[in-house]
Amino acid sequence: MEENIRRLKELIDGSDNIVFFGGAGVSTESGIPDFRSVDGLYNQKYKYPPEEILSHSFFERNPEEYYRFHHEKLRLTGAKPNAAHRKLAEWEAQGKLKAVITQNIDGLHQAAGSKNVIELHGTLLRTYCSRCGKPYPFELVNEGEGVPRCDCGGVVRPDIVFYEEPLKDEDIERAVHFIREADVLIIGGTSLVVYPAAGLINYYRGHKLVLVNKGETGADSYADLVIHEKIGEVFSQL
Ligand code: CNA
Repeated sequence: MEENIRRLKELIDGSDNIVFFGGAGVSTESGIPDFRSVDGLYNQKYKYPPEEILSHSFFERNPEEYYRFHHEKLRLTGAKPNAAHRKLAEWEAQGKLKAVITQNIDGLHQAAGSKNVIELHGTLLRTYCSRCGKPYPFELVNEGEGVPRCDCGGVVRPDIVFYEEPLKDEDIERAVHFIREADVLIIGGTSLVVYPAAGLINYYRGHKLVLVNKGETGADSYADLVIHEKIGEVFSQL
């Protein structure tokens, strides 16, 4: 571990073009469960598999069941950024880090002070009517009960990307730009199995690919530095 931290520190110290690509594992140390760890959402039992509940067609078909799951599992309850979020914001403020590209929907990177955050899967912090597009305060969805409705009768939804929905072109283009131009690419807290997001790392052209993830991933074999530890614990030592 110590040798890996030393190597990572050397890469960070020597670069002013770091890009971070992350996922749910970045927020587990803030108390938000991920999907695929043993205590993650996919290993808990529901009437329907989470992939199905979090799909566009399910939301349209069964908003009551969707919102039962949302209120139980996706509600934001005051989680705070951890050492990983804070360190990334610090590097950006120092001019060393160019972008945080995240699959997370919890807003914790911005809460830590990061400015250039590309939220590939949207955010729970914005909501709008799925019929007429009218925006609503986040509290309506986060703190309410049952299915939140718009004045027009449509169902209000969080501005997250459901399964079956495309990512925004603009987000993909910006993510590809930053990854392609990156000197150091750090991938952290992601199982790299959700596409197309996971495929974006293939645009990296450098030789300083760092992976900080508790479990193994498909990118371990070609990363230049692999650290199988908790990302908050690792980043707090940098
Ligand atoms: P995932 O598939 O659940 O994978 C998480 C990965 O992180 C696993 O490989 C774990 O081993 C690893 N991990 C867990 N804790 C840590 C830690 N402390 N340090 C380092 N590694 C850790 O999640 P992905 O992000 O890869 O999958 C993409 C989905 C999950 C996206 O669509 C997200 O929107 C969705 N998600 C987001 C949140 C959130 O916003 N916080 C929470 C749960 C799921």
